[in-house]
Amino acid sequence: AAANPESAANPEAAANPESDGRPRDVVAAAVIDRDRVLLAQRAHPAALAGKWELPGGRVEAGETHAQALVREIREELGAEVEAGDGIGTPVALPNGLTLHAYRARLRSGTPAALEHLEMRWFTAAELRALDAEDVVPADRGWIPDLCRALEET
Ligand code: 9L3
Ligand code: MG
Repeated sequence: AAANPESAANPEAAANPESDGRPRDVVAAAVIDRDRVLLAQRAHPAALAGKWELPGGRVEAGETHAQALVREIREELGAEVEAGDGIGTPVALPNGLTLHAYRARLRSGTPAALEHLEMRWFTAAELRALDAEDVVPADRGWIPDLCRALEET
């Protein structure tokens, strides 16, 4: 696992990889507005800093995925969203967590990078032009799914 930067730099994985009593799921939001999706640039860990991701984080005990998604976007972007259908295939992270992406729509507020280095709205063409190296490894495979979602609306 140390070969993968995500697990190597993740303190949660190092502390207790299998049984810390918390859910093993991470949720990520594809916030879509018209023909654009919101990506945010991670600030940490160092191995992922500066790489684009769908914002989100770990599901807490007792939360549904939708509740976790709404909370994470409130915390990370200061905006209220409504969770929608799943998008893309869930991804097994090297630290034993499973990452799930969901569509989301803005309900109120203006998203801002409160915990990220930057956030930006991307069209499908802009997503395709992104260098894969500039996207967190776990999210790279979702780019075609995101492009399809943007082009069907
Ligand atoms: N992760 C990967 N891609 C994403 C998100 C939201 C999260 N789009 C990975 C990074 C960490 C773990 O999931 O290994 C927990 O995420 P966070 O709480 O550090 O955002
Ligand atoms: Mg997060």
